[in-house]
Amino acid sequence: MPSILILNGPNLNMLGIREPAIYGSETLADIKRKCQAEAKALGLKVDFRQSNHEGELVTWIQKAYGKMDGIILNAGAYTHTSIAIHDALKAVGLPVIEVHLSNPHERESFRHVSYVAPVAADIITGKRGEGYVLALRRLKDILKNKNS
Ligand code: DHK
Repeated sequence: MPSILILNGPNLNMLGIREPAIYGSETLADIKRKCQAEAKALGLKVDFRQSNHEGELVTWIQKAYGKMDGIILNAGAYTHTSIAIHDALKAVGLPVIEVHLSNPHERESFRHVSYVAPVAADIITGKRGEGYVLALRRLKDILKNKNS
């Protein structure tokens, strides 16, 4: 069964409390449950994690090498700043789907740059928690095409 690493960056542990008009009212635990249910339906295994620390996210991406089949990443604000995360994603070479709950392109200009986008197979924005479910379906398709 293909294994998918779902990584969440800084402040995403605050979902539910944090600016609900922008990020929605679901908590990260709600999104995790959704992902687990969808993964089960798709025949995927998921490892769902969150960290406020850039280096920890880099380490988890590195550890996915040889163990996981794809990555879903909402790097939070590190999306717009982290060359280290960009490099780690490039190093492991796994298919990556970039997810954002909001649509960063409709927000402040400092959110318009993404260091994840150049290494992402696809980008899903503005769909709140549902974006993670769509990302799982997209990864399933990518993996199916890769193995056929
Ligand atoms: C989440 C964050 O924490 C922000 O820093 C990004 C992203 C947008 C989101 O929409 O999920 O700019």
